[in-house]
Amino acid sequence: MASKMHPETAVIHAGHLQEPQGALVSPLYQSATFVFDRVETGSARFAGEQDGPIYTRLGNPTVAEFERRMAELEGYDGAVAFASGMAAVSAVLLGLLDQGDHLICNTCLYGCTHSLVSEQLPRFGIEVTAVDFSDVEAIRAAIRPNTRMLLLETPVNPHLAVYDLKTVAKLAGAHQLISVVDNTFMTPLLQQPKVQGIDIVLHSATKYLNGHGDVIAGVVCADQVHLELLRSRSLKDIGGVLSPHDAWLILRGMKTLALRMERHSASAQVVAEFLQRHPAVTRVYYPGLDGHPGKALIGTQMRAGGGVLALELNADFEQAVAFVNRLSLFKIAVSLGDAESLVQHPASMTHATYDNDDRAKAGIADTLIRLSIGLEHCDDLLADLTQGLAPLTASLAEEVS
Ligand code: 4LM
Repeated sequence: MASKMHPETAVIHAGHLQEPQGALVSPLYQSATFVFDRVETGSARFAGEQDGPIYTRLGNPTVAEFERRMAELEGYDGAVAFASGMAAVSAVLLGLLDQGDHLICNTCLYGCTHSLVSEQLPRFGIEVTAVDFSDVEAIRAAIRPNTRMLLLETPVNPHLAVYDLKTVAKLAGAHQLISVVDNTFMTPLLQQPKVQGIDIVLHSATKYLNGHGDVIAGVVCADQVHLELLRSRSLKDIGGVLSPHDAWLILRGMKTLALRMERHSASAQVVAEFLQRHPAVTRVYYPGLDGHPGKALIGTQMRAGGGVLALELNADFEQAVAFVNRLSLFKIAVSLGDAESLVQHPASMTHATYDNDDRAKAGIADTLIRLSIGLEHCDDLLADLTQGLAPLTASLAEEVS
């Protein structure tokens, strides 16, 4: 195709190569290894003198189609798929940082990314400073001669803070730092950090990219120089490779990504506005709401607010737990980006890896509840939330009278 495809088209066609039988859908290359016609062919492939598959940990045609699709969507030279989102995060950190290097990350990150940077990286002699990325001067002040990388999510898991990527990219550029954005909550349909100047984008493909709650996967999109290091150090030698079957499922799921992101975002906006008006709710965290600092970036950095929101209730901890237990359409489960709406308690689940001090610094309230808005009819979601909140509404009304 001569001209660049729109993202809605690229999620279906980008990276597709027509196979000789004429199958519309790419076949699944469910094979661990690939046969060489002669020794010289195998040797040439190992030496990088001839293209072609060798062994699935080093590359697989089905996985490669997913990688090409992601590279085109995010606008980078290429992509490398991994067995999970955490494998993608650790691939970037362990593959590109050396002993003695210094990483600056946001105070709030997905719980396991937080434990990776705060507990695992120091074991390998990598220093880490966590700062609030809404304060550019704080990031600048944390830069040392050995600082190599800036790492953030935007919007942040679980409280949806949003950061200005252009500012982060500019700071990184001025100090020769590698800027890395976890784009899981947005997907390239809603946000392309490369456009803002970010060096590397990664995803938990478990979430919206696959979208059907049946795969664990990750992917890193980058330019050539970083890709080569990620392939040789993180994929070949550490080995957290994506299964071809899972790549095939993600390719299938991605065909509806544009439609799904539109619906997730539209419904989340309606749910957020409903909760904001509700007397039993004290605070709603959603970038699409007036008054959220991230709202100003919708239309420039982000196309919409996405499908995740968080809330706090006018209630004590036990009442908040009882509210979650009363929901029926919202399933109590971690993860996000599925067709099913999900609800979870970050302080005891996704962000239980934080100690109390770090969780307070990260701005994660103990009573925070996170919702992942699925693809159900919005009225059914509002009805479920209404019945879940009803006892709280009633007791608040009693207190007033
Ligand atoms: C969750 N999240 O929040 P794998 N980056 C971000 C994430 O939200 C996650 C990962 C990476 C949740 C999982 C239980 C922003 C995960 C890690 O789970 O390794 O694919 O992704 O509910």
